[in-house]
Amino acid sequence: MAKQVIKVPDLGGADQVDVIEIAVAVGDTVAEEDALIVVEGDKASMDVPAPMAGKILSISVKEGDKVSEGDVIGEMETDAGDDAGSDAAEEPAPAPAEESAPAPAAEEAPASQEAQASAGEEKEEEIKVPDLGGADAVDVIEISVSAGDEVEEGDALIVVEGDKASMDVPSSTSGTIVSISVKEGDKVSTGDVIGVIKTLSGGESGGGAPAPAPAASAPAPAPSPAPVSEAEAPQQAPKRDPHVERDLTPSAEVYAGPAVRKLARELGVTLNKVKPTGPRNRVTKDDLNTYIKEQVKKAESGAVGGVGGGIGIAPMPEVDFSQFGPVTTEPMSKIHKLTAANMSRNWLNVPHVTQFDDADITELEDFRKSMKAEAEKRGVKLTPVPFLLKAAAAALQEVPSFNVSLHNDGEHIVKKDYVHIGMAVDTPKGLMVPVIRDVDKKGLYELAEEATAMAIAARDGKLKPRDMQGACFTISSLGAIGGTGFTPIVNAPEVGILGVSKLAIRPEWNGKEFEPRKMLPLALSYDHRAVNGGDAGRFLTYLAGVLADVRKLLL
Ligand code: CAO
Repeated sequence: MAKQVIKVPDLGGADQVDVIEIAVAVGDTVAEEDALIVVEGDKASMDVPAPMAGKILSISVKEGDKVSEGDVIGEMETDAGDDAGSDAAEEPAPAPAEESAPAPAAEEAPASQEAQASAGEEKEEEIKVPDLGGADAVDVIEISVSAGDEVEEGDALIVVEGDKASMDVPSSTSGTIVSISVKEGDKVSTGDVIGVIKTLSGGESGGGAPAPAPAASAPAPAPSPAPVSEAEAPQQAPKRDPHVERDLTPSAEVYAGPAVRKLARELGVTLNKVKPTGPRNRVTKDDLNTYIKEQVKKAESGAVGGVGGGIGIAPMPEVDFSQFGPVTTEPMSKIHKLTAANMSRNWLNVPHVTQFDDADITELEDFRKSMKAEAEKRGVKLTPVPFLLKAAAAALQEVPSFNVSLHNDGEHIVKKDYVHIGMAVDTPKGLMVPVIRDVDKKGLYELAEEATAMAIAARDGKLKPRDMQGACFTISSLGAIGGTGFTPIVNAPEVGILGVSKLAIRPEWNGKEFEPRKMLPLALSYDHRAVNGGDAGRFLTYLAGVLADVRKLLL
């Protein structure tokens, strides 16, 4: 057994290429030529293959690192006595590049051909496949341009793929594509003509030199690791084992050429979200464009980002109301805009159920009226609200499944050992919900005083952010305004809200006769993810019972 340092092989002159995938883990047994990591330069991606068979002892790079030829990327243990790996194993740490590096195309690139056209003259040239590092019959997997396209030197024309790497075939010159004579699925070798480009030679700085024949030039600009490993025999080209397929992609499922991957990275697109339509499920530039168009459309329609994660809601039509009569357009207040956003969020995220009941508050009203004079002496206005606060606090303690919030991880429930209740206040600037803390620990006068103070502060715009935070439950009392019932929207992350409508005197059967009773309509909306119907029924029944007999608050 011998330890072998694994180094980055000759990258064809390229420097500082990105590590885009780690294909092995410590302890893995690999065969000679198995991909260890995948690197990517501007124009090509390639596997860094194992220099010999053995076991991975360490990998010292991670995805996102930059590496250059000769950099150590890990260590492996090799069987020094093994015939297959003996050459390399005898040397403790030979640079793998010397053993198995793909042939560097750049080194073989001869100087460009001599000028054939005078300055300013248009000239048609054949586009040829550049040196493929000895590989033969590689697959054309993508055609990146079409006739009539203007291209710059270095722009990808086609993408080819061998067993171990895919690469762009870049244009060696600027010009207009006259024709492309290959199609996806064709096989090409070094020197094959893939099309014709029209170039304009000359200009002050160009020196009149036409583009070099692509086949003779390096796949400039660097970095351009040779696309296909030297070890790849031509007859092996069509053979693809799953291991190699995985190595060619940034993630296990995605196939894409370097130019597409680079573009995806620049645009922040996760490639495995893009539906591939290319051969062998390859993601093409068109696929990327289609995906981005779809996302933009969804974002514009409001179906993504902020309203619950892409539920495909059709956009609201834009209407010019002035065609129907005179109109004035005014800016919405900050509170109004915030309320609108929160209402949409809560309405769309929370599966609501609303349950109704009437509380017989005849006795409560008698009691309240009997206390009114005394309350006034204390400078307090005793409305039904403090009673509602107290009854809701009691119900939250009786049915604690209402005093919770759903954890964001979707796997936990947060139970609260405090009872803070929000009270919706109608203000000229919009709806505000100040929070009254520790309602369970406070008396009716104290609650009446605090509710009045909070309502005044809300209407005067004097509430502080903290005054509106931390509620476990909300009460929205529209009784003084009117209405027989409404379905309030849960103020998430709370899981319940009580809507109170206008008290009505109704005939109720007492077992012997109908008698007039003061009935208070209640509506309890709740988040059905957190609370089940049984608990909601118990909560509202208990709450209505407390309002019907306030002596229960003493128990
Ligand atoms: N039925 C009949 N009368 C009612 C009642 C009810 N359900 N609730 C209160 N009243 C009476 C009060 O007793 C009071 O009468 P008296 O002066 O004769 O006692 C009168 O209506 C006015 O009450 P109020 O509004 O001054 O005080 P309140 O404690 O009832 O309400 C507050 C305080 C802040 C809740 C209320 O002013 C308010 O802003 N409510 C609107 C809440 C809201 O907008 N909710 C909607 C949210 S979702 O869009």
